Amino acid sequence: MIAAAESKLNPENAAVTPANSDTSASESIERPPLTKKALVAEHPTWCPGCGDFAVLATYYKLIERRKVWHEKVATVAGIGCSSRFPYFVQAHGVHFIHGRALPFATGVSLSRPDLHVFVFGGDGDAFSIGGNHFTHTARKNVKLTYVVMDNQVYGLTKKQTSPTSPLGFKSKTDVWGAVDYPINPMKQAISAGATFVARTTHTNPGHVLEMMEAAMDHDGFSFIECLSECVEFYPGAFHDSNPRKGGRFNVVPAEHDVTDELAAYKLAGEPFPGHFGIFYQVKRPTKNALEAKVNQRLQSKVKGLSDLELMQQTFARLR
Ligand SMILES: Cc1ncc(C[n+]2csc(CCOP(=O)(O)OP(=O)(O)O)c2C)c(N)n1
Ligand code: SF4
Ligand SMILES: [Mg+2]
Repeated sequence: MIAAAESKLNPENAAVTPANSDTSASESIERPPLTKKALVAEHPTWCPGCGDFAVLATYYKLIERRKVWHEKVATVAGIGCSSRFPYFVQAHGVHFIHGRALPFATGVSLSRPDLHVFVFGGDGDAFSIGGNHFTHTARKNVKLTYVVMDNQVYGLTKKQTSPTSPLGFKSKTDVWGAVDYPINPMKQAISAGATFVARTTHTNPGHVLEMMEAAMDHDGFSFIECLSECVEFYPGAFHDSNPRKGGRFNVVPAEHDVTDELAAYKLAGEPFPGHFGIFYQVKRPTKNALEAKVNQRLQSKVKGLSDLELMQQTFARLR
């Protein structure tokens, strides 16, 4: 999974300027641009036809297109079918604890500002066990991109009701049909304080790429809800949003003001299939920038001390 070594030097290729060429000396060395072949790790173990394939293919395309080096991207996930994502990407990646992908990714983002941090996962991972972390990562405006592959069911554990399953959904945990009102991920993201909130669907990979590019360029917590069909345990869930299945794919109206929170909330409240695109985007200082300032201030007071010495001093004061 961790394969910086894969990006071997090839003298036949012309030098390219990496998208994030800000740190190590190795980056001044000529390197070939990444290809999809270099990014593919294990063959995905998903069921044939699973919506998650389209999201993965789009991610390869994004990294290739933006010329991000293997070692400059971190792919983090929790647990679930969708969360197997990092295994399939030849770059730094972590398959972490169920629901805890965001706290882990927060640490990566804060300590390594030179990395592009992406988190992938499912609706259960994001909104059940990880619900609390979702709220807090959003409000803290941590610089990372979170793509929730929402299939409205627990896929990995073979069909339990998820927080986004619709009322009446029959599953192993609701054999007579779900009675609990589902959460609305878009409303939740907006109200929690996310500064970039977008919606897309696996049936339109071009649109997924557009949303991922915009999210990657956003300086802050960018959240994308990507409908991703579980063909095994909830087939046909999103047909109404797929023109190839007689549904409608409507993009966010051009006149929509993405900085208008109320307008975004109204879009989020539309009945399915609703609209697709960026619902909300505003600028707010990131936790990364605010913490960096605090650190700089402290460092200027203790010139000459290493990070370790500084930490030891701080702990000594707490005794
Ligand atoms: C602490 C803990 N609780 C429960 C589980 C079992 N479990 C694994 S994945 C999962 C839900 C997966 O659903 P989702 O996040 O929607 O991902 P999907 O498989 O649908 O992509 C559950 C409950 C676990 N692995 N760890
Ligand atoms: S069980 Fe569903 S979510 Fe999991 S790989 Fe199969 S189709 Fe995809
Ligand atoms: Mg799911």
